[in-house]
Amino acid sequence: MKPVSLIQFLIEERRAGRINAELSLLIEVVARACKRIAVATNKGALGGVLGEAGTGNIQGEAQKKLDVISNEILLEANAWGGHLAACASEEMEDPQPIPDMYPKGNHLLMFDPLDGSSNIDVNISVGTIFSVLRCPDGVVEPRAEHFLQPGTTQLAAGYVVYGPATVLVLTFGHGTHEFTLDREVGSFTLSRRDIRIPDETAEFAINMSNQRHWEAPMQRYIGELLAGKEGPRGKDFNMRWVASMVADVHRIVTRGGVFYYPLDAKIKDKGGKLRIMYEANPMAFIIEQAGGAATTGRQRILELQPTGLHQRVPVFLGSKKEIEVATHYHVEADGAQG
Ligand code: AFP
Repeated sequence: MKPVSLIQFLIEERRAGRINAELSLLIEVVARACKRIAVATNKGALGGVLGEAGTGNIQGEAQKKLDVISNEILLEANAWGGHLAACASEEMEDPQPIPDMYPKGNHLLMFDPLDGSSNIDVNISVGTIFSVLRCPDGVVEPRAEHFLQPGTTQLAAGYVVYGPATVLVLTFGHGTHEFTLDREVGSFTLSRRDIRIPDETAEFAINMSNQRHWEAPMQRYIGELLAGKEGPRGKDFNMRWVASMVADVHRIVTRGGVFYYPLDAKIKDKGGKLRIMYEANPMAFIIEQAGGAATTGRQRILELQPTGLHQRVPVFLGSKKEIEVATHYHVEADGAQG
């Protein structure tokens, strides 16, 4: 079969009436920026890009040089095309307006420019996550409140994983599709159309070092997975944890599995670890479009009404039947508590 480039795929989506020209351009621009991030990450120590930037982001986390570089690449690439009303990033407290000298579009773009950045220095996969919303009608200077739309309203979501291969996974709400970067040609090429995540799995991802801080239903659920064949689940489970959400999610998108970043006593005050607008929502959209499920342990992620640009939430996502079991345990425990 003839390879399908990302551009060809976008043109076909436009012809099918699933996206408009502005959204198509937006995805092209983001993909182009991610190619530049891939080049920067691939250079490693030779590019002088490893290590700390010596600054902190809005979350109080130390920024890596590549966090800052990736953020700048995405901002710069998206400033002048006329497809955006504003963008927001993990690395910036407030949304970034489009400079006055450029035309404005009708879309809002949010991104985590380099997720998993603590893995960069040890040469483990990192990635970019992004989500696209429509700018509310009549809003000319979008502020944070205009981004606070539930995940169900996302027009597009995607991530790029910078691993042994650079891979883009994308959804417009009509299935989840994967594109692999052909480095020689310099273009993303469709590698899997309409990805399906199996409903059942025997592989889970969680940071086990937090176990003693988890809530009771999470303790119960993971305890049962660890008990294996002899336990109530009657089968052995395997565990993986890359600590780059993009890489952990990409494994699930490739062979199924489940990913958990639950609430625990250490992060309870913050509401969770992962950010709703540019981590949980786009990943939940991608996973649901591939037939999986995504909840906070209590509620469907995509239905949450966000209250802050950098708000954090617990994240349970992946193979549907397994997420249902974990979510059921939480809802049941809440019910028992009255
Ligand atoms: P960094 O970008 O600071 O490395 O955080 C990555 C992340 O947000 C997400 O990609 C991982 O799944 C999660 O944090 C890992 O968290 P732990 O370090 O607590 O395992």
